[in-house]
Amino acid sequence: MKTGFIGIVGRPNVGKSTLLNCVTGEKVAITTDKPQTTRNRIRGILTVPGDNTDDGFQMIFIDTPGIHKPKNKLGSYMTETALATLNEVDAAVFVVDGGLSQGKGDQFILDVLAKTDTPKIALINKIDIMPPETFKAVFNEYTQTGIFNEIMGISAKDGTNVAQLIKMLESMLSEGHMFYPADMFTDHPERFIVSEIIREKLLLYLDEEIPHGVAVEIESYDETPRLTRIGAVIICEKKSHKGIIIGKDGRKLKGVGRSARLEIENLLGMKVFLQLWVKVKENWRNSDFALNNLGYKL
Ligand SMILES: Nc1nc2c(ncn2[C@@H]2O[C@H](COP(=O)(O)OP(=O)(O)OP(=O)(O)O)[C@@H](O)[C@H]2O)c(=O)[nH]1
Ligand SMILES: [Mg+2]
Repeated sequence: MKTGFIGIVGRPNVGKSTLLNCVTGEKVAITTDKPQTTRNRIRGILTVPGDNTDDGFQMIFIDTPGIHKPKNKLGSYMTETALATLNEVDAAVFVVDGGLSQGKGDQFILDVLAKTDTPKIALINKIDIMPPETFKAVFNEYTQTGIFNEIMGISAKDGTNVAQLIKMLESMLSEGHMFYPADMFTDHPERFIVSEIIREKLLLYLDEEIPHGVAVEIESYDETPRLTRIGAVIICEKKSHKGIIIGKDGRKLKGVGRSARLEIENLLGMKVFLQLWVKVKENWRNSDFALNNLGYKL
């Protein structure tokens, strides 16, 4: 069987996590229209068992935070996490939003990629909303870099060309043993996914800078045969943010709680009782102690 690790890297908001979900066929990572949604490495597993004619394969995709110029220690952690991933994978997938022109951020990543020996594929994402002439121009731009084994256009949203991508990646893997059972699509504990779902709803319900300064900590998690009781703390940076998160008559927090609960019930396949609290921890994004406690550590 062919097996291997595949790193998904790129600037924020280009569609890396959408691609991870598309290749695994499961919602492993949260996705939003706001940059810097992903903060950790998120592993998604695709196993295609062998048959009489084929040995099958297992690909472990590692979605990473968008690489950006950090403004705080959390941002540094995110960018370092993404870059460190490149040293540990068998193939790297560099995702670009074909609708955005190449910027300094891309150049920085291209320079890093050029220095790694790993096979590389450049993916021009969002072709579903891209005129053909734009695609051609972007394709030529990345061809000229001369550092990619393959360049292709995809839509992580509607799945266009994703099967071709998998085929291409399969040819880059080597023979090995299976790392995970065939039915596993991620190795993250459920409580981590739960905290991410809550954070996704906060990103969707809140505007501007506030959701970027929010973290979610699961305080209690009690499973009974019929019901899972979950208590989570939403950490924010300012007292004024706490008021906005709770909203008038607690409406905003209720909305976040309700939509998170529905999705968590779907994930766990049972009723969920979800309680949310909001706490202020000033400047936690620059506190090593807080970042460590929240699991943002290399
Ligand atoms: N039209 C279109 N939109 C897409 C496609 N892929 C992703 N998106 C949208 O782009 C936005 C960002 O997607 P994400 O998957 O969260 O992007 P990301 O690269 O993981 O972002 P960070 O985690 O912030 O680095 C979301 O609104 C997605 O729905 C695509 O192929 N076509
Ligand atoms: Mg992401």
